[in-house]
Amino acid sequence: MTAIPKSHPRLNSLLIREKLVNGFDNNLVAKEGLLAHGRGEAFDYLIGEKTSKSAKKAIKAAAFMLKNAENSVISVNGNYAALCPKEIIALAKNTDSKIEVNLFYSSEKRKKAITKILKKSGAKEIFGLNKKSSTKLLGIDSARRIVDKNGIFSADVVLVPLEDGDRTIALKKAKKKIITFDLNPLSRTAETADITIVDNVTRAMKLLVTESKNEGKKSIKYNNKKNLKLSILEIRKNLERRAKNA
Ligand code: PTJ
Repeated sequence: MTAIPKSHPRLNSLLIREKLVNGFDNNLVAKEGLLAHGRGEAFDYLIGEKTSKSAKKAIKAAAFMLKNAENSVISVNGNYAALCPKEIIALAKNTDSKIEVNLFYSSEKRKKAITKILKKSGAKEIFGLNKKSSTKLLGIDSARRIVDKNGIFSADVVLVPLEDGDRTIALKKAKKKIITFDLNPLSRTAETADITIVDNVTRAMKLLVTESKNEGKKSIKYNNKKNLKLSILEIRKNLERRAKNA
């Protein structure tokens, strides 16, 4: 039972934090995942804890890219699995994407716990578990280099959520299109992805699931560099407004 009063002004944010802590207690989330969440939470404060105009545009572009991919894969880490397992399954269904567990702090125990929650939420097939079909991605030293031959390795579009790392550059060198969720528009993954959704994954995944129910044939004009600039300007505007009222 939660100790958080329903009237708390930052109820949503505290409930998200609680999901992460429960995820840690249930072996889904790495200890470092709690720190990663803290980094995100700070940026969520700066963006005003709501989905911005730039994020909405990126969500539209992401839905189009996923719907029009030949072989799209949703890469799942501990934080993502703890925060939105149902939405991961719904998005995979709507966009005909595969699901692959790919961890930085990899362990069999965590892979098992993540698989369990994904299956409980409706996943049929999960990649990244079978050592026989695994291979290595060039240009990465961490455990994230171990990918499934039939999953991330052969994908044309990969959704890489909540990571500030070198995997996106390696995936880009392997000619893949990358979509990410990152509250920090300045992270390495945010800056190198093809589509960066600067929003809390808990809000953005719901919108992306809804958006991906649409036909998916209407392309939009999208430039990630321009959109990232817009998201930084949105943060500045937000801070200026707060400073004025301080
Ligand atoms: O489960 P594993 O073993 O694969 O480990 C995953 C973590 C998250 C620990 C690992 O990828 C990591 O250390 O991540 P970083 O390098 O701290 O990067 C996480 C990024 O996600 C940061 O740029 C945060 O701003 C961002 N972030 C954190 N929480 C959220 C978020 N972005 C969107 N929504 C969030 N809720």
